[in-house]
Amino acid sequence: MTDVSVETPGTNTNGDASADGNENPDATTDANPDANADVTAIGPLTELADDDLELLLLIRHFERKLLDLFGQGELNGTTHTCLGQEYVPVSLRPLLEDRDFVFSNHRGHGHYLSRFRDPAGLLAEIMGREGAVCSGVGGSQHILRDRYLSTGVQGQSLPVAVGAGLHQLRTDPGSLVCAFIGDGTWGEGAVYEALNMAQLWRVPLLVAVEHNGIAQSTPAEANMAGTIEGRAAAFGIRYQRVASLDVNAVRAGLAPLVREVREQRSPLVVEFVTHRIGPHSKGDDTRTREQLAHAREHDWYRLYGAAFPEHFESWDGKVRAEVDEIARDVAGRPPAVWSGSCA
Ligand SMILES: Cc1ncc(C[n+]2csc(CCOP(=O)(O)OP(=O)(O)O)c2C)c(N)n1
Repeated sequence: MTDVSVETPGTNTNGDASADGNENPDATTDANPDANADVTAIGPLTELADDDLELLLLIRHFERKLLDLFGQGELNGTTHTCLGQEYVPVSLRPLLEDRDFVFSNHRGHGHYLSRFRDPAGLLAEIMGREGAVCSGVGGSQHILRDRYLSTGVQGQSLPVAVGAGLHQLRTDPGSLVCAFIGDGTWGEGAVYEALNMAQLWRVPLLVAVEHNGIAQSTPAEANMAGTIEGRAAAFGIRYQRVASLDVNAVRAGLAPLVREVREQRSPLVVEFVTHRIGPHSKGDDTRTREQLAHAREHDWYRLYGAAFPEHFESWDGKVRAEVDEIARDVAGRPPAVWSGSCA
């Protein structure tokens, strides 16, 4: 089983841990995407391009704002934030093309914002206000826009993704279908039917597994026999483990693999060893103080902030203020009216 508890950020590939995980002696300002492309280890962080940093911070502040708004009683329904996992869709962002399909899950705000950079449309959707991407009928979990679809039903997306992939094969060879699922979703039988068909029919399917080690309140150790790697292998499906938090390295390391999904119609499972910083939903965190501290140690926000303080701070305040402004604007809008279709 993948052990998400043994990784220590600040540990270089030689295994030498820095004193508190903050120092990053090997940090380089070289944003060369080919640098440090080892995705299997938590290596040194390389400096982010402005665009990536801005997007990471947009997702982080968006999610924080949502929890604030819920706390103030401003929102209805439910929400699952991706705090701590923002770097996953940001790393994949340029590897996905507009013609690709993206299937997201209940923890999908980062997936949506990485694809569309539309915080106002998403917040309006969650608040049920004018400008909502699905007229406010989808809320946090059920969004349809162009070739992007999210669902709150665990395991629902993979069979649909395989169907969409078959369609793509016929209509637009070279495009792919990406589905995001969590580790807990490997308990759903539909996942295996989908993997079987994807490999049998050579569907260009990229499964991005955000393995944060917990499914709502159940630790992975308590619900998963074997490993995700072993489960992919059972179907002869290629597998890549990603432990790195470095956006440049992850992107460079995955680029050739994703190209093979497209060009060779070779399904791929990528398991991101990641950490959920926030609660499962709004305030339901069942983890111990030690487990939470461990998760926070792996927070890209803290680690990038420590490695590149000037660059980080120059964007952090700006993006936070932008999100505050968007929230004020959206909260002042009239209720959304169903238009008969999504955006
Ligand atoms: C079919 C189904 N069963 C149960 C739920 C309730 N539920 C929502 S999220 C979740 C846990 C999901 O865990 P995981 O797949 O690991 O994703 P994570 O929340 O960790 O991102 C559960 C049990 C659901 N949404 N759908």
